[in-house]
Amino acid sequence: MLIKRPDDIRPSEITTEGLYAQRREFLRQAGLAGLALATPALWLPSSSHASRYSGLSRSPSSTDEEMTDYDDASSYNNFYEFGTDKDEPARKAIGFKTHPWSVTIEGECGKPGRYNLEDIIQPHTLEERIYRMRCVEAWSMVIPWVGFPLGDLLKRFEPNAKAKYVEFTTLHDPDRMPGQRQPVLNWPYREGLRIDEAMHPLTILAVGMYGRKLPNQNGAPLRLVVPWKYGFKGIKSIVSIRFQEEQPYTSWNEASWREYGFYANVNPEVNHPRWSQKKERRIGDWTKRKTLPFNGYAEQVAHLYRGMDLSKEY
Ligand SMILES: Nc1nc2c(c(=O)[nH]1)N[C@H]1C(S)=C(S)[C@@H](COP(=O)(O)O)O[C@H]1N2
Ligand SMILES: [Mo]
Repeated sequence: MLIKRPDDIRPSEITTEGLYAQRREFLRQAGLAGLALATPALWLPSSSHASRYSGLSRSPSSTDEEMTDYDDASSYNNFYEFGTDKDEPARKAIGFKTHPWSVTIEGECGKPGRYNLEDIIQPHTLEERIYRMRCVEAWSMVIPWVGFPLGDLLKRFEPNAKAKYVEFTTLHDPDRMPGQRQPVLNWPYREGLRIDEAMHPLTILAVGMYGRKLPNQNGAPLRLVVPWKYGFKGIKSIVSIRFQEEQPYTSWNEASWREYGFYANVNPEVNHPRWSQKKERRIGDWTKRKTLPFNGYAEQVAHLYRGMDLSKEY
């Protein structure tokens, strides 16, 4: 069997950024010229008919930087369960059914069990959080998430003293997630956090963005958002949360441990083996910016890593 390793995929992902920008520019100009353009599905936000959340308050931890366009944030995605090209998830996740949905709570806690999504999400706790996001491939975005602190949810299940880490798992269903028919990653996608990272008030579970339900390509119905870490930590379409004593196995770390560490804190001083992490480009305008330690959230989170050598524990 020919295994398509991440090494074979990555370079093309980088070149698609330029192509993508050109294509958007082309579509804009075509639109301006008044052409009756047969818009490809990927340009139609799949959740454009989704209901809006009402009465959301904006969290004070929001950034006031300019937000990324909704169309960009919902059409340029990494979600390998729906293909490895950035434009595939928006096209291939359109019919993905996220209802009914349940999440299994496992491991070192007082209240393990299988919970319906409706029991996981408490509508009155939802708020808007505008976060800077930074992908390991050196692009960044500013996204207004709709979500709630992960820590508030975890406490409800009464983690015990052995709960040193939390593991998250994405749905595994190759019938519904066609990308899982390819051995690109060791499915299902898994990620993890240390318990103090999981309990940190900046860490949220998102159920929406831009005031609406999450588009499927962005991880519906429930995904993790950890704004001081590289994007791959933000696992999508979560079906299981497990409290455990050992550091969790994570999919990208297994695929290439030198490129994707467990901590994955945004760090301009630690290069990816194949490119520098000192700068980033903001999706939409593609301007280059300096990457900040912990993605600009150092004041809030640097203390979690005191005493650690972050060039070794990357
Ligand atoms: N299940 C799953 N979660 C995933 C991924 C994935 O392929 N599968 N890709 C990750 C990567 S590499 C990034 S950069 C972010 C992208 O999230 P976005 O589409 O909301 O920008 O999702 C992360 N979560
Ligand atoms: Mo990423």
